[in-house]
Amino acid sequence: MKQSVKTCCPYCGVGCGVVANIAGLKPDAAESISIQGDETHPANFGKLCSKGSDLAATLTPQNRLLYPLINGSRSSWDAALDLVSDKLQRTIDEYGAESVAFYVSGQLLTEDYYVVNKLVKGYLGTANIDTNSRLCMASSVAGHKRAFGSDTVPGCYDDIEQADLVVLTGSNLAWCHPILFQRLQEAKKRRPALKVVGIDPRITATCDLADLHLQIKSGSDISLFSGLLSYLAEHELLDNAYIQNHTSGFEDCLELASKATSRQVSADTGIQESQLAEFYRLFAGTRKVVTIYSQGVNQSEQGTDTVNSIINCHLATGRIGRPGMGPFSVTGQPNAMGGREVGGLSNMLAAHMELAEPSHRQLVQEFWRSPKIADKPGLKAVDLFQAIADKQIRFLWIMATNPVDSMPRADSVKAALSSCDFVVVSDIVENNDTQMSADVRLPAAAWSEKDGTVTNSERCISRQRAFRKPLGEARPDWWQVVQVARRLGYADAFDYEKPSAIFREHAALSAYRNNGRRDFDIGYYEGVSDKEYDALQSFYWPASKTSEPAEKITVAGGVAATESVTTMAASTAITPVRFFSDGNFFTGNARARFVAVDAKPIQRNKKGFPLILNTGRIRDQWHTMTRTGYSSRLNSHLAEPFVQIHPDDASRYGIKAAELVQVSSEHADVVVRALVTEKQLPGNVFVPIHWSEQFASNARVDKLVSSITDPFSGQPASKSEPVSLSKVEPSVYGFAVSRVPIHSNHELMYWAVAPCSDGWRTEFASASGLEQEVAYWKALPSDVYGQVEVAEFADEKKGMFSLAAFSKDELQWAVFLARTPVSVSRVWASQQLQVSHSPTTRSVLLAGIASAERPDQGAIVCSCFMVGSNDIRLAIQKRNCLSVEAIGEHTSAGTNCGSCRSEIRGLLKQTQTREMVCSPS
Ligand SMILES: Nc1nc2c(c(=O)[nH]1)N[C@H]1C(S)=C(S)[C@@H](COP(=O)(O)OP(=O)(O)OC[C@H]3O[C@@H](n4cnc5c(=O)[nH]c(N)nc54)[C@H](O)[C@@H]3O)O[C@H]1N2
Ligand SMILES: Nc1nc2c(c(=O)[nH]1)N[C@H]1C(S)=C(S)[C@@H](COP(=O)(O)OP(=O)(O)OC[C@H]3O[C@@H](n4cnc5c(=O)[nH]c(N)nc54)[C@H](O)[C@@H]3O)O[C@H]1N2
Ligand code: SF4
Ligand SMILES: [Mo]
Repeated sequence: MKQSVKTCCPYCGVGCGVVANIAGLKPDAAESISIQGDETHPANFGKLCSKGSDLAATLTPQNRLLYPLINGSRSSWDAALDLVSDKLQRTIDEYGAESVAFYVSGQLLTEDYYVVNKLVKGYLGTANIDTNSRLCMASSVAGHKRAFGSDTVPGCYDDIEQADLVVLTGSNLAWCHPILFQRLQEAKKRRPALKVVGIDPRITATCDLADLHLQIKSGSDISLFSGLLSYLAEHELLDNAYIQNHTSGFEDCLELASKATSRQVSADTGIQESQLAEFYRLFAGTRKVVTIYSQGVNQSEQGTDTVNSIINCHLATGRIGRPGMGPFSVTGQPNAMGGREVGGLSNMLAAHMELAEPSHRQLVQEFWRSPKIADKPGLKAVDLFQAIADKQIRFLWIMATNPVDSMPRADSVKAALSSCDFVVVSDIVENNDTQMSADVRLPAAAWSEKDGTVTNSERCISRQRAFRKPLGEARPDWWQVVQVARRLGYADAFDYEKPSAIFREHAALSAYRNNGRRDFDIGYYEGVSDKEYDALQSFYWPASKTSEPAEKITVAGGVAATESVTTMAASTAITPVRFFSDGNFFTGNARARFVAVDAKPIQRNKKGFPLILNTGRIRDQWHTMTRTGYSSRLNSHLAEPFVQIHPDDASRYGIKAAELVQVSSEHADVVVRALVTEKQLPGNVFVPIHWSEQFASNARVDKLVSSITDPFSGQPASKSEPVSLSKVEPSVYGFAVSRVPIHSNHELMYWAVAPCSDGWRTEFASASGLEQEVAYWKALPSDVYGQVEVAEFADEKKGMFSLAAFSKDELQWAVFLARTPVSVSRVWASQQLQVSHSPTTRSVLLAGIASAERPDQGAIVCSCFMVGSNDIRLAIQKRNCLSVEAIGEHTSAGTNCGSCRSEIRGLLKQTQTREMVCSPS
């Protein structure tokens, strides 16, 4: 029996459709499930990136939280929920409603998000509920509202393909929105006239597609876009009719922007005037322009102004709301948009209404028939955690986010949580850095087990469908909230039995007394039956009650793709909808607002911390690695935390490639591997956000980041912390592969661990001498590491000492030690756990040299087909493969998810790339 269930990917905001194929007799077992892209989904048309393709690997019970825990001990659901409601009520009784808070996430489903927001704002009567979207999209929300009067994303993915110029600023689309990047890449291939401009202080995989890359100084985007606006005005390239008929505030805006002369912009951004002119000419001379932006824009103390400086240029040229044009904030989390729709931010109300607006408060309260409604905006994330530290907040419920890793001043957040009277954490995993501070831990149903809807970056709402039973006693987040609400005495208002009932209410509220006054309206769906909800086809909002029936959809969209179902969507449009095509906005006078912004670049000088720390993402990890960190495939690309340093800075600090570096800010320090690269601007370093205490000894980068926020959005400036570097000088560097993790009982200066097939790979460094280190390994207890025969080898010339432990012909562990960074191929060494060992291969293994029979693939580039950099070089040099396609044909690299294609192109460009210790790139 084979069943196919349509759902969507739980990672990024592209929102790809996924088909889960369930085969075999044990439908709930991970082995029975395979994942493929949904060819009928309008976001991805069947494609998935490396993370989406690997979803089946996340279905294991490994690290799952299976039962409720009270103070670390297993409890029943009833006991845990009784305790949570009791503490919540008592805290409110004793200290008032403002003493409780909720911190939730753009990774909740809309239905989860709706009920928690309703409980807090409508029944507890406080707005102290904020979300990790504060760290993510808050500046875009604030920028949209200032310009459009509403938090509206005007365009859709089609626009990106239809544009003649795509400007990407502060976005590493190739790694963070891979399928959207591929759509852009293919559009450019079909139509080479489509130009791409990348604006980023780093050279990223995204820049690979760019015709022009502006490697601007961090924090200088406003100057760049103000310069563009004044260039457009100077060269009389404005759309005066549009400005006149559909906007307000242009004069003031231009006056301020005029300060950004070409010379000034060049000084601010570090970009030569000729290159600036090239960008400005391109923008000015191309009608169909889409400007995509993400965290390089949002996560700044000028985030909101930067958003508006971009929107200003689009308004001034009337390039909005029409095919192939518009500003486009691409969202990060799978349901960042759904969270905004239900009003998850502490200053918002449900259905895109404003908490500060009395008529909206009245409307929502009336609709909810709630006893009270919060009457002032609640605390924003950074202030909320400060209020916990200050004991103003005494009860906190965290859902689907890991603030001890992801909030600025992460160590202070950790301390605040441990000092808080009562902390509840709902999560799917047993072990993350936030769980450690919880009094009560509630096991949440994970992707594959939960039902609901999510909205992607282009306002497309899709069903996430359960296709197996929750593991252990895990329960969906909405259910947890509903159970607590009922215990507090709100049974009538929280009588939902299924997510479908919540969805109906959410849809009805969006339409309630709307009449086109509010952008968010999905009233068409307020009457869906449970069956229709189960079969719901993806659709775009707005979808009001009076939506015209449009195109017939012939694809089956139901729970089982094999079964033909009549869906709601069979009578609504699946074609994306664009806002503002009539030039009307939600501002009251219907005019869009220009926002006058000051072009002064950010200066974050701190004595003793001369470098700027930029932080962000890598291709194959998702945030704090609670899921992707356990996949050997996703760890084959970059298996260790690192800092990218320009060669000039590296030599200034005496740091050589692959050495260990301490990166320090005024708050804390981390220790990571040096990746010396010209892709970095001098004076700037980059550290990824992903590594938690489960995977590395000291790499939680948000410990370093200050809690400086944007004044309008409250979003932290996560990409511009002043830091300094110092070289870490261990006595011994080591690399180990082992069947069980080896770092936990060992006194080490540094470790970073990653799963590989059949075991673990560990990078480490120790302060003790080589002899002690060798002695430690020889004395490893056999009860933990197996009855083994240990072989050893000293390579005087290389200065390397290796030991390997075998039981019969099976390798249990191998460790390579040296006084300088160990230069053994990581991939090759990890593969030694999978093969059997004769006396000859044992000595080859100890020598750390690949042989003809067991060659070294080099660092993995294509994680789908596990193709290494050496395989690709071989294909180029020996097989004369001179294009990405030819390499793909020969090695399969890049032919599945395509996320690695830009790296393959990089290898092609420089076949002689130096192999780094941790990876290419
Ligand atoms: N693989 C992967 N994909 C993801 C995620 C993930 O964890 N892993 N997370 C998802 C989420 S929640 C989000 S929000 C998105 C984020 O997606 P992105 O915003 O694309 O990702 P980041 O790596 O945070 O930052 C983007 C770029 O901003 C650049 N930047 C830094 N400072 C500046 C500046 O001053 N000006 C300009 N113009 N650029 C600057 C950085 O160098 C970086 O390359 O990714 C989503 N997709
Ligand atoms: N320095 C710096 N800091 C950053 C950023 C940056 O670029 N630089 N980016 C910021 C951004 S944009 C974001 S979005 C945040 C992300 O930061 P976080 O939200 O803290 O990161 P995640 O690892 O995604 O945390 C999600 C948690 O939810 C759990 N989970 C998964 N599914 C479910 C579920 O269905 N229910 C429940 N209850 N739990 C679930 C996961 O196991 C995990 O513990 O980080 C922010 N922090
Ligand atoms: S691009 Fe990748 S991570 Fe994002 S939704 Fe699609 S498959 Fe998932
Ligand atoms: Mo995000």
